[in-house]
Amino acid sequence: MSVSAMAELTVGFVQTGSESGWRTAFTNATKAEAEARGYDFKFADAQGKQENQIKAIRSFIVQGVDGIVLAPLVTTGWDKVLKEADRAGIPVVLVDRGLDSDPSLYVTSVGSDFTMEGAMIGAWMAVETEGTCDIVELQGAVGADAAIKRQAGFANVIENFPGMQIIASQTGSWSSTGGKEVMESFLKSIGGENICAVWAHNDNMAIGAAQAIKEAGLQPSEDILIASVDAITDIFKTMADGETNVTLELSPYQGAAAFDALEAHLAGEDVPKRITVPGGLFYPETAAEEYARRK
Ligand code: GYE
Repeated sequence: MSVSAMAELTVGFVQTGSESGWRTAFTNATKAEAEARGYDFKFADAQGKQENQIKAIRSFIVQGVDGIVLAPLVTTGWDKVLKEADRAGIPVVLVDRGLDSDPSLYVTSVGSDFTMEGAMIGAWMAVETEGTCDIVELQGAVGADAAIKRQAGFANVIENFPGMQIIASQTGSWSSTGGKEVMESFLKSIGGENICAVWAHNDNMAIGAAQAIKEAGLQPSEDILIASVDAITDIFKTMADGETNVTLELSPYQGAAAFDALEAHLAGEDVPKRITVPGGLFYPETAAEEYARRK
């Protein structure tokens, strides 16, 4: 079916909330993509609560939308409402994060390879520290696909280096405030001199950790290395200021792939169950240029 024939498509987008800089960029890019396609686009901000996402899905079912795009906050608790959408004949496309339901209940899962993201940061850290580093980890939200898989990917790599271990790990709930508070507690309980590096599951928590390290009288990125994922605009300023070491890009432009999959499904075409979006590692050397380009 051509895109022009899709102009009358009514699509419901169930977003997690606005917990991070990346989330805001992803929301804005997805809304722009829907507008460019002429969709009747309905947006639901779940404000970080799964029950709000489930309510939004049920509301879109009642409204009889042509398709639902869902960024699931957590991986569990979806079977019942996905079966309701299935019975109503309304296709669901997962974007950004995945979930643990029967794949027959959704068209496809669009997103980055979170396990590889964790592994890439682990590899960077192993090279940077020559395989010897006591690491503290700032996890994303508990139960989130991205946090589960980034943690696993990172652990899979560093377990190959006897001199590398995670000495503390706690969720900072994706936010700068959360990252700062958890880092402050690590600095207090472990001592900054005993921490080699921070592995933050996203840039917002990395920025918070850098602030905590500075307030403790230490130089972030030098006394304590900091690595994270997302490549949000603000992390490039922090890197250019010499306060974090690397970030891994997570594309916010996943809406187009999700909408393409929905349109293909509605046109009766086969859609793969998994559509992976790429990412890349950024270093301080290009941070000022990247910041100027994005701000
Ligand atoms: O890294 C974080 C957001 O689901 C991969 O969610 C996404 C993560 C992203 O809150 O900033």
